[in-house]
Amino acid sequence: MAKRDILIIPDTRLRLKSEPVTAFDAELRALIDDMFETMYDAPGIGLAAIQIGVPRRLITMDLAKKDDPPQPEVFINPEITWASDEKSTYEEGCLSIPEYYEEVIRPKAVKVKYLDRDGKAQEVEADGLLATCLQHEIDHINGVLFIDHISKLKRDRVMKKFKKAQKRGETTRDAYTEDTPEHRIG
Ligand code: GNR
Ligand code: NI
Repeated sequence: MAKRDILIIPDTRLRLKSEPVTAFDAELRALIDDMFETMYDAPGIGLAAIQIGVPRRLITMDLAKKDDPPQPEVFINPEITWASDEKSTYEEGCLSIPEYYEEVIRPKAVKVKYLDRDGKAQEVEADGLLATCLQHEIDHINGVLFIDHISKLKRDRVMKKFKKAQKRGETTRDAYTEDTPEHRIG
């Protein structure tokens, strides 16, 4: 097991469309282990493989509340098969856009079909945090970020901040995890 570096914007790899997983082998299991280690360490509630630079349609997630037992979930080649007309608003964040949070409007409920870690077909009907998180992660594997769902003014402001940080050499999430107020976006 190994913790991997989490890519941050404006890394262009975050804009790639990831390719389907085809082999359910030891290499996939090792990648899943690394994703959980990286996600729990961050900490985050979800992670798409492209966030560690692997362009595969693979998501890890754990929505268990703090102090409850862990609930690690894996979604492979996920597809949204239905989305409600009803919307909901949730304040989202992203490990690839450290310390920035904004409200995003998305369908309130979705059905998602996917393969589990054994390659077995599954389908889940989700609402609440699971629906939000599944849509956020499925966006990642299509090269879409939550800031694509907010106003252009806000998105441009965030991108500018992170482009400047990149010029200073801050190219991984680790540069942001120390408490450095000058990185904060006001
Ligand atoms: O840890 C995360 N929290 C979160 C909060 C609200 C909506 C979505 C998320 S996902 C995020 C981890 C992440 O960036 N996954 O891609
Ligand atoms: Ni994210």
